[in-house]
Amino acid sequence: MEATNPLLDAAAIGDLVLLDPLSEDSLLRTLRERFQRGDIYTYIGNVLISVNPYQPLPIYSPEKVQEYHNCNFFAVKPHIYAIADDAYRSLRDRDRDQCILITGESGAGKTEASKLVMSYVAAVSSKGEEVDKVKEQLLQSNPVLEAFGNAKTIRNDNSSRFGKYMDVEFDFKGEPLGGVINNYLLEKSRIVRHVRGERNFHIFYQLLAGGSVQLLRRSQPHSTGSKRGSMGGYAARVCPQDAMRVIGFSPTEVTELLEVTAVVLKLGNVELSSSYQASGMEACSITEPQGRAGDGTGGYYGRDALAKNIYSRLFDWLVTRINTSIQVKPGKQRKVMGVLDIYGFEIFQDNGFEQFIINYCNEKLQQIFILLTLKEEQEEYVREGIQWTPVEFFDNSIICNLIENSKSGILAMLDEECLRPGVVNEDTFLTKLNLLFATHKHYESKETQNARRVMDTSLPPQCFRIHHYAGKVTYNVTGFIEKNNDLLFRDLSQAMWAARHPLLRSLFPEGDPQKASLKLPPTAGSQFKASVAMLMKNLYSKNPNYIRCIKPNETKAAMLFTPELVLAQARYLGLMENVRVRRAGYAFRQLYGSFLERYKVLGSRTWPRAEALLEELAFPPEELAFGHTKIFIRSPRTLFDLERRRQERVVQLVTLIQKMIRGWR
Ligand code: AOV
Ligand code: MG
Repeated sequence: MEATNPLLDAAAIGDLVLLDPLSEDSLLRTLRERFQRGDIYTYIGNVLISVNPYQPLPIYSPEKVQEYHNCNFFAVKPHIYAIADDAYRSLRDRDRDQCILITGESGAGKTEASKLVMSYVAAVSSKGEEVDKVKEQLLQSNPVLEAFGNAKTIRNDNSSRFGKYMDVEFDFKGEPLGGVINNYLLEKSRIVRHVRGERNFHIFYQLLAGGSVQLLRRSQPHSTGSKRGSMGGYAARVCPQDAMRVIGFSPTEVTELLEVTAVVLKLGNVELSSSYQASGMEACSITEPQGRAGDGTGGYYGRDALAKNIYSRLFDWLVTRINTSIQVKPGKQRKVMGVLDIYGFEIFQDNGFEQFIINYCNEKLQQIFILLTLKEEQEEYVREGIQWTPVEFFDNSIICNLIENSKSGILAMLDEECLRPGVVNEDTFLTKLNLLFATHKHYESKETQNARRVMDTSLPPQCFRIHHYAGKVTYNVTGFIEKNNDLLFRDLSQAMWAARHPLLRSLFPEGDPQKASLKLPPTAGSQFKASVAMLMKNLYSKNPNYIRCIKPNETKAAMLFTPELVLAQARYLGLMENVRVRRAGYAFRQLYGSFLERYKVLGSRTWPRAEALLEELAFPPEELAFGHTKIFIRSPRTLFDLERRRQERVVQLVTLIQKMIRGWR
């Protein structure tokens, strides 16, 4: 029996929808108090907030899996397993495709969360030789992709440098059949340079620590000092080769993959000397490993572009190869659970093209979040036969449009500049934006500020600023054109295609002189826009489940909670808005059965119905709605009232029972 009213104790509020009053202050206090007593999970309705504990917690044991398996969502503590269980059951029993969207900044715990979801589903779905093999393949795709796509950064020792969306497909019984992985925007610049204190992709160190002697000899860098691509003392933790074997890679495939990786490693380390010949690329075909030649900037540019290109194409190949193994044969009827682990909103001191693209993606995710949340609310009301009143919310389509409008959006303008013949540079791009968006509410630059007579010394001239839903971000246009163009000299593609290495040449099909087309490849921006559009379409067709990850401190310290840092993230993640949207209609809803189980003590009848019970308690009718299967309560206050009365009643009953017992003695 509870000693205190759980709803009067801030830390006991497992759902922020019930916060009263709702303010940033109370939201922060609740998260903090919960975190400090080890409750890292909190809900906003069916959205899960997860605060990274930075230490192993005993809450992921097989016993915990059992506890949450087929649990009553409201009867157990908030947990990622409860979300996973709810999604899985809804998929299996109600035939609704699910997606699990995991967002948050670097180091907040997204990738760990996605693994927890996957392993939970693997644990509770049925077993058997065939199914277990599929599960193992799906789970082993992680270490492989992490080896090639993750790196140690200042923020996270195992930071994913790519976005990932994985559809896991199930049959009608809920047994996993296979899946499909989509990857987004690998940070390929890391191949040629990274910040001091960070590292290159894990695979290079694994290759050096445990790669075959043969490969090592071929790829040994000339020196292992602090040069770019430096490979100092990183011991391999997992063996991606084993994982690849489980997935179904042939020994030849593994060898070729590692050989091409070695080529990149070598390119990242070769010394540049005086004579550069674009056609002298034999050095890169690993049959003749020797230091490549190059002259100053042209050589660096060509070499860097090549190294980045090979690696990012290799990564795409890897994803395609994994997909070949895990794909489900066509024709099978299937249900889908998608898991999205993607970079969160970024505001750095200096923000460039990458941040612009990443924040655009987050703007779109926010848009779909609002659309889906409202859609879901609406659908639930219709399903339950309840009057639907539209909810007011901030519509961020104006910002999405500013970026992606196909005629006049920032990305379209950038493409236009990239394709324009003659001298193109970022100045003309910026001038164009300033002209187009002179009066746009979400756009700012030095020039528009001057025109609007805004005094602001914080905005440098080569920058523009966008007022995102999550806050204002200043982007420096330097590098936008080059990164968007992402061109590789044609002779480099041809040299790669001419290489005697089957995998390497297959990565550069456009290098085939027979097939050489003069058409420019799509720009990085337009490719990203297209894949984001596909992703949105995919997500929109599914029932969403959200996991919002929060990083509680900058030092990866266990159980340390820095309020300012959490507040900033709560804002980027739009948590307040989330609570508001969620309780604009009915703050609380529960199946009649569970509701009665908790509150029947308040009624005078032995077998009350919810309607009769609430009538007896005389709550204002506008506070309640009775759906086909659920009871809806409009404001948290009514629920508190209910909870308080229940508490009093429980105390009364206990006293009564104690009296009786004393009487018997
Ligand atoms: P991220 O995916 O959100 O960052 P990760 O999932 O890699 O972040 O988490 C970073 C680190 O935090 C992990 O390596 C763990 O040490 C720790 N951690 C995260 N979640 C938990 C948990 N539930 N329990 C214990 N420790 C945890 V990035 O990929 O950098 O955006 O780009
Ligand atoms: Mg990650």
